[in-house]
Order: sequence, then structure tokens, then C-alpha cells
Amino acid sequence: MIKGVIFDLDGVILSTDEYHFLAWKQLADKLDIPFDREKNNLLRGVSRMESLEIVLDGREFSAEQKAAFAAEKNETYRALLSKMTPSDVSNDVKNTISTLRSRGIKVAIGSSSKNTKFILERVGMINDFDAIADGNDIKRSKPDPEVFLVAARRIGLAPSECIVVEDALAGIDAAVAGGFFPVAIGDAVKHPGAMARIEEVSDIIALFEKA
Ligand code: B16
Ligand code: MG
Repeated sequence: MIKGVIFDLDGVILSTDEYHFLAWKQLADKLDIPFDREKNNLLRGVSRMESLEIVLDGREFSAEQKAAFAAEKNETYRALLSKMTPSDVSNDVKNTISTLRSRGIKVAIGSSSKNTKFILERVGMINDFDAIADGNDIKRSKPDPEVFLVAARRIGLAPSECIVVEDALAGIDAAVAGGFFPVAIGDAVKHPGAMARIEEVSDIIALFEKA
């Protein structure tokens, strides 16, 4: 029986995936490296340094240069995040979380991002989840299931009792690897391993009603 929902952050709860794209694009343009939305999809759910390797696409730089590029991207990204306010949270997301919690379903965040808490503070959602697991809690980012396993442990549930909602192919891989019930939204709907595909976050309510 499903007793919990673990949400990915970027691209599921918030449209911060667009800010990741804009920040990587700015760096790629500066380095004269082609970068488009299709390539950006490969970065979904993947850690910052692994994302940088995908952006650099085999071009060689020293470890110091790479660290500086990642820091520069993060600075651009955080400048965009710092303009976020509670109005950036959709009513669909707000209503879904409150409906789930009112029904006794545990809700958690499972995000690869080290900026998770900063973002949730900005948009006034830091107290809206029973647990938060993020890039600061883990050694391996998606497609490894570590972040979802940490989230499940923090809400006291087994993976088989949790839905994972993901927009990343790597995130669905992680959910499958961890033994969760993977629900795909956005770019992840093309993943054959998704057990359900939704158009908006509130569609998960219907999954409970069907169960
Ligand atoms: P940061 P999610 C992921 O967040 C993003 O999808 C991915 O594009 C990003 O590289 C990663 O977080 C790390 O983010 O640079 O902020 O630590 O989708 O797992 O919520
Ligand atoms: Mg995501």
C-alpha cells in the first residue's frame, strides 16, 4: 500500500529546471560550446559536476578550471533563484501537497540539488514536507537511488510504500533501482520504466483513488 510520496524538486515541484538551463547555457555560450534544450534534458537529476562533464562534452580542462566553471554556473543559477517568491509555486502543487497530507500520506523531497533548502526557503515551502533529502545528504546522485532511500528512511517508510515523482530519466532509473513506484512527468514520460505518467502533479491524487 502506498503511504508516501517523494517529490523531485527541479522540474516537478518548481520550474527551477528552466533556471538550470539558462545558467548552463550562459556558461556554454561563453566557452563556445553548443548547448540546447535536448542536451539540457541529460542534466536533469544529475549532480552539478557530472552535469558540467556533459556540458563540456569531452573538452579538456584542468580540475581547477572545472571547479571554477561549476562555481560560476551555480552563481548564475543562485542569482536567478534569489528572485523567486511564494508566487512561483503553482496552485496545483500547493493543493496536491495539502490534500495528500490531509489524507495522512507522508510527503518528502528527494532532490540531487545542494540548493534545495535555499529554494524551499525562498518560495515559503520549507515547512511543507515531512522530510527533505537533497544533494548535501548523499554521495551518489541519480540514477543511484541514494537520495530517495534517505527520504524514505526519514519518513519511516519502505521504498515499496512510496511513489517517486520525477521529470528526469535518471530519476526514474533511481526510483526503479531503489524499489519505489516511479511516476513520470515532463521529459521522463518517455522512460519505459515509469509505472504511471502524469501531466500535472495533482494527477497523482487519482492514482491513490484507483489503488
Ligand atoms: P545543484 P533535482 C537536480 O535537481 C537537477 O535536476 C540537476 O539539473 C542539477 O544538476 C542537480 O539537481 C544539482 O543541482 O547544482 O543545485 O546542486 O531534479 O534532483 O531536484
Ligand atoms: Mg528534476
